[in-house]
Amino acid sequence: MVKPEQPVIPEHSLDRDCTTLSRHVLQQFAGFTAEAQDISAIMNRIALAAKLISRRLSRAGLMAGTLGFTGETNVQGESVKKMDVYANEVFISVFKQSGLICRLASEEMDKPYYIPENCPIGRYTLLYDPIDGSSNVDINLNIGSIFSLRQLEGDDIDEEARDMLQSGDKQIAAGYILYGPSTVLVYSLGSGVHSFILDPSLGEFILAEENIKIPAHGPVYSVNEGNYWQWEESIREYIRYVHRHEGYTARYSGALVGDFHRILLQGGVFLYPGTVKKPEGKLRLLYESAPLAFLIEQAQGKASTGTQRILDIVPEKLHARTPLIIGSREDVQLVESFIQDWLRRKSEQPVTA
Ligand code: AHM
Ligand code: MG
Repeated sequence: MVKPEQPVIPEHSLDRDCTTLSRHVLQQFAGFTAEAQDISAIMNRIALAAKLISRRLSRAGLMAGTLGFTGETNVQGESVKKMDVYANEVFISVFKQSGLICRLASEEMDKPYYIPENCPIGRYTLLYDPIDGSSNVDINLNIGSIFSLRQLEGDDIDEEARDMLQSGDKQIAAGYILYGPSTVLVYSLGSGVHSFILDPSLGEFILAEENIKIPAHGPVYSVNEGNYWQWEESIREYIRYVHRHEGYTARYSGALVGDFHRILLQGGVFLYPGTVKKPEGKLRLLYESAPLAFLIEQAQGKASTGTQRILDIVPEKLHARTPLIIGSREDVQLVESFIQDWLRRKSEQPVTA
């Protein structure tokens, strides 16, 4: 049989392959199962939230009621910004009528938000930090949103949210959105880490890099050195080590998502250790540390408190905090070795009466 003549497709008609986020999510499932459809729809809603937040941020300095504080204090004891409130509500509104989620828990809310009974209720829980790096909002620097998806366990919704207090290994998806010069979405469903860039003219997140792998070692150490005298001696010893050795450079933006993104792509280590007064540090396990730990392990990196794998921690409360050391495997291990060495020396010291 003579084949019909094929139309000539000009080369380079597209800048790139143009894999959209929704196509990419579906490609990760074996078939068009109910789970594949749910997760794809959830990722589409997260992308919608990201576009709404990104659009507002791009005009924030021009719109009334966008920058600055609300005057309220959140459950973390931190002053709330208007963008925190807006972004928190965006996530709720994109999921409220979706039938995909049963509840949302956020850094900004004292208790989880349960989808009302008159709305369709799904079988997943979304945990999120709506605006990470809030101190950067008013000065037009990079900020982010972080999300983590878990499956509801059991039939009943536990009002105390005890069933959410499980280890990070229970996450079925995690990711973040970085609002920088472009808006970037990075996610994992447990099979690799993938990044997408928002093309504002299309309104679509387009695949930028698939199966990102973090270098085993990198030059960057990212930490707020203003806390130097608040830390335990082990962290001070590590910092003195990098000061004395060639090949290290410091980078710290005040927004975890941005600092993490640099390290994911170029290698290095981000640290937010505990202090003598606050040994649990600042960052929240469920909304910040666990989702990023899920991503870094998928990228062959490491995330630790210094003595424990982040994804093994079972929190005692929703807003639990944890020290975070995250990044390239060798760099995280180096920090851990300083902590473990110091703990050993401390345990060997004679107890004084
Ligand atoms: P936030 O989510 O309330 O903005 O707090 C988390 C942020 C991180 O993005 C960042 O790494 C850290 O807090 C900065 O804290 P500090 O100003 O103490 O260095
Ligand atoms: Mg945060």
